[in-house]
Amino acid sequence: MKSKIISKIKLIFYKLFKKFFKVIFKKNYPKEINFLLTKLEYKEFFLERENFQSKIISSYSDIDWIIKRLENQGYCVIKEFWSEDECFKTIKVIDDLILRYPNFVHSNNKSDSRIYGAENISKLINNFSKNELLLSVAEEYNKKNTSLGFTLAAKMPAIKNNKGSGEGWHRDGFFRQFKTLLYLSDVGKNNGPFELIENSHKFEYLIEDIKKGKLEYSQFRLTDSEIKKILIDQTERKKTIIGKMGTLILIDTSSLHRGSPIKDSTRYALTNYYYTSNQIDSELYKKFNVVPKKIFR
Ligand SMILES: O=C(O)CCC(=O)C(=O)O
Ligand SMILES: [Fe+2]
Repeated sequence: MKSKIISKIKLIFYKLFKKFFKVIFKKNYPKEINFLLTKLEYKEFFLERENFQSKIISSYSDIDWIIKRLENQGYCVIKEFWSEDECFKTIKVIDDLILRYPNFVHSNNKSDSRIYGAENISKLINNFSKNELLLSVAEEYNKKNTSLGFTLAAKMPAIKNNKGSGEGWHRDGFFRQFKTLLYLSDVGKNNGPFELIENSHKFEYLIEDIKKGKLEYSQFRLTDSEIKKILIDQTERKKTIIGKMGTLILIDTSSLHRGSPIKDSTRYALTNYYYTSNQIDSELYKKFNVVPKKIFR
């Protein structure tokens, strides 16, 4: 009880400090304030998760080692999560959905095709989106009530000058954001593999990386040269995750990451977007033009 009250008081202080800095500096933060604000936000975030009890009852013995991997390196790979047969079938389904639902197809360069909410128009994709192990991991990792926002089905061919899935280096959020990426086609180094800067989701590294890359407060997108600066004496931190069709990657997307530019053939993949309850609202669905549930057949 006492510790709960102390946490509440701390939270109020963090929020007040943040507000104070924001009012004083009006977003023109000097370097030191940038670090301090990031630290306050980090503390606030992790304090809010304390004492969380998941209501999901799951009997999966794999959850613990997956969570450890996510915490230690920011990602975890499970080979052969789907069979080749499931992957081939789903690739066909995606090609078909792109033709049948043009109003829901997004494209950055008229060549890649992405459908958000594809689980609402395909049984196979729905199976992936409803996977209980993945939802349990998501909630346990977030330590907040979590649900699937939607599943993205993406077909990404190798067209000239493409930046890859995610449009270059970025982080989706600052502290803990969870996604799962399933390769439906074989992904070698030329087929746009997912790349991640190891440890960039950890607080000490976050601050170091901001210093090294000379990043702004709350900077989500990074240029190639900023990434180069961060990696200058630690090139081994860049991980390129290649894998056969059916390979699943579980990711803390608060890590710096990107889908690398696709040089050869076409990458097909499914991505489950998980959100905590405070992140889900109708704006989110509008923003991604998500296929509504009633379309399912
Ligand atoms: O599809 C990928 O390789 C990564 C895309 C991305 O940035 C994301 O899903 O957050
Ligand atoms: Fe991302």
